Amino acid sequence: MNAVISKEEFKRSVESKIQRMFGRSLGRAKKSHLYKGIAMVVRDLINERWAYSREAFHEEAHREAFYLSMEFLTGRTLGNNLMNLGLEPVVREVCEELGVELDEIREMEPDAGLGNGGLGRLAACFMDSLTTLGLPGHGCGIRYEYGLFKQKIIDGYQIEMPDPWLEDGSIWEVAVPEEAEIVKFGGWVETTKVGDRIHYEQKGCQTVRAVPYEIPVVGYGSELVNSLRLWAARSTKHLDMGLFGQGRYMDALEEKELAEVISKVLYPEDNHPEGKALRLKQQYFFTSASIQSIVHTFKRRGGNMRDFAKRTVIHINDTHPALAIPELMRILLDEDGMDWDEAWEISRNTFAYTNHTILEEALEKWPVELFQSQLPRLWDIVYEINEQFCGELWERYPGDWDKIASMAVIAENQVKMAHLCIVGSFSVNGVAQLHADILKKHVFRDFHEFYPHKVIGITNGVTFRRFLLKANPELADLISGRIGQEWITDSEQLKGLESAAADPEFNGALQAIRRRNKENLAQYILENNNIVVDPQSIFDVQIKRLHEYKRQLMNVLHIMHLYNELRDNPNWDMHPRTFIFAAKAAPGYRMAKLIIKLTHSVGQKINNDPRIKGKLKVVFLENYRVSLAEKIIPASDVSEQISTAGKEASGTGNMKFMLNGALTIGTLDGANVEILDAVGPEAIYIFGLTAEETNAYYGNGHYNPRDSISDDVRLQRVLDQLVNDSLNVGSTEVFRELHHGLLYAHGMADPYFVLKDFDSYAAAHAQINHDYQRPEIWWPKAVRNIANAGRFSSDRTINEYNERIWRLPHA
Ligand code: 26Q
Repeated sequence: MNAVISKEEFKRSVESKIQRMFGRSLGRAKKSHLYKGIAMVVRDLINERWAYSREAFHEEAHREAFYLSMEFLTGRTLGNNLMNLGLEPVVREVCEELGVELDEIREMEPDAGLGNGGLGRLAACFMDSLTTLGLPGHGCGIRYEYGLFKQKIIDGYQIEMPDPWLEDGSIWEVAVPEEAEIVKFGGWVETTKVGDRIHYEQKGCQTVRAVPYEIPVVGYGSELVNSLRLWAARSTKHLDMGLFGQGRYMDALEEKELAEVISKVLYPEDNHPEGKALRLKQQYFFTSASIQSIVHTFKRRGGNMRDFAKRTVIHINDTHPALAIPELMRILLDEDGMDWDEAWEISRNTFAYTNHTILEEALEKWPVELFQSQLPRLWDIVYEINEQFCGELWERYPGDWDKIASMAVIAENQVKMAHLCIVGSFSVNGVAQLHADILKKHVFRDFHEFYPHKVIGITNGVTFRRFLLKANPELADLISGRIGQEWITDSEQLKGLESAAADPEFNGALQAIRRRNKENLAQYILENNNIVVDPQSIFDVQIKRLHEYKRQLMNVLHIMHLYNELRDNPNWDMHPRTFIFAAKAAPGYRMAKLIIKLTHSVGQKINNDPRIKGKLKVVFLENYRVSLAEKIIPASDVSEQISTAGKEASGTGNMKFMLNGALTIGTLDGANVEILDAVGPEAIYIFGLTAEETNAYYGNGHYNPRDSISDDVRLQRVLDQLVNDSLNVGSTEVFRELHHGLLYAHGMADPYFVLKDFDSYAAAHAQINHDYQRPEIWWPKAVRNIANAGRFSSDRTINEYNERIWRLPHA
């Protein structure tokens, strides 16, 4: 349902809000006051519905889902809430009367950057879809004081700056200190016998207070308001006045700081776990607080713990919240006094786990010593889980020690979190069909044999509200003008656009909208990078985390090759191209940072060379984040989805681009396979090795990258240019490591097949060049992409989770 409020009433509310909160009249309000005033009025409207939703949850005591995730990459909220509540037109007019643009007001809001990339953004899309579909599902995570670092580029190098996104306060959150929970770390377990029961108590531990902050989640046109509950770490002790009185101020502060550091900052590694004690503490901190609060609420509503799994499903977003499993066991055993088998039965029927990665090095493992010392009681429980599981394995595979060791939860002095999740959940899913196949055939092969129906595939999706309706309103209008508005919540309706592919008028309208979006992005590029780009050129875009497997390097090497061609042959009828990149590299990831530097050096060289007559431009937009993606995607012609086949679990950016009518150049990896299936081979540019082929090479060690260049002078030339200072960086050594990694690296050179796939990548690009120059070929393909994007809506994904895993009632 839309909120009904007149322009006059809304304006009056904003005026009085600004007066009461900031002691200012509208005339004296700065833009930031206007943002806050408007956001607060919107929040008040949401709060009314939130109260109703809570009542309903409380009274009906139906089944609910909890989505546990270390990351929620929400981005900005005001614009999204206005759209979902149907308030945008009213507020736009109010802004006009106040002499500002709504867009300027929206830009005042900092992004909530509480995530690294795909996994975190998926959690945010899921919250949107759950609520829009009227399903009772809540998010549980960490209220990081600092989100993902802000990226500055200085002399082509990435510099990380803190992201104090809460500095000016957040309008959307409400602290609920009344519902704080206590989380215990370290110490030891004391067992005492009470009657015929053993009583466990964690002694000598550090206690931390977890304070929840709740953010309302508003769906598109729905009554329901779900909650995102983010936990902040607080000290359980007040300042030690004894120390303070002795003048030892720093010592007095230290205890407090030590507790609060837990929710201080998001770890910036994506797909690369580091075994840091603080990371383990973060994981236990938020999972323990979440499980305790879920149980407490359940009991407060009169629930019997024996019915817990019937009324609760807890979803684990990758292994990061895996400690939720032994934590629930701890509560059932130690606090509710259940016996092991009963507790295990309930626990196993409560949890479901999603795997997001195939990269072997990204599977989380914790050293036994760290686990034991930080989480002594959970260690006991995980140890017992492992004992029982190994017992089951022994019955099934008597004597097969290798198999049992490779499947154990504890082995090689490590706790294997993925194994814990598989054993402790009733459902395990991959995030695209290819990904699920790889899990079943390779990564979790033995588990798939042992639990034949547990591993399933549910393909990711994205919210069409944020990434089309809001990010590209003109295109949304064009679509609605043709097929009506149902597509916004019934994504398969987009199929109705199929006929528009053959309609020159529709094609022309799409082209004109793209053109305006490109002009806007060109303006942004001019303001931020001081580079002039031609909106007539092909905007060819790769925006995502920087990772070797995602192969930004291959893209850059190909650009160097195009540049060589243009210089050799200035009359080549290449359609002008603008290559756009945006990517953050993990701060400690040297190769990734070097690739950012290379992109800049190549850009410097190409953008300033008059000989190529502006036909080629390279732009790196700094500080990639959700709000920047919303600006770039609607202006994109070509979507680069070029990961080494078998490495990208799904990808979700690929879906956002196709939804906006960009054509994909991509490998047969992740969800690209399903995009190909949806649009047909004519409307996508597929190239490169298949996952089976890359796998075979990894297995037999027969790949030699030097073979790939021996008969390819183009590649030889590009590789030479990396180390002969053609890029004018003043040294032949700056990019030596990249060169070495591609050709000579010990272990395996070019492990991501950049050189092997180069030729077919270049051929696919040549085809794009050909097709783009023929609008009657290009734009029908673009329309076909939009028309077939329906299955990549996160609404479809959530419906599938609900049918196959959660089984929640609709509100
Ligand atoms: C773990 C431990 C310690 C530090 C960091 C981490 C960590 C953090 C983030 C490990 C992994 C991640 C993120 C993984 C991720 O984003 N995976 C992506 O998930 C998307 C949604 O399913 C997929 O579309 C992508 O293919 C996948 O790479």
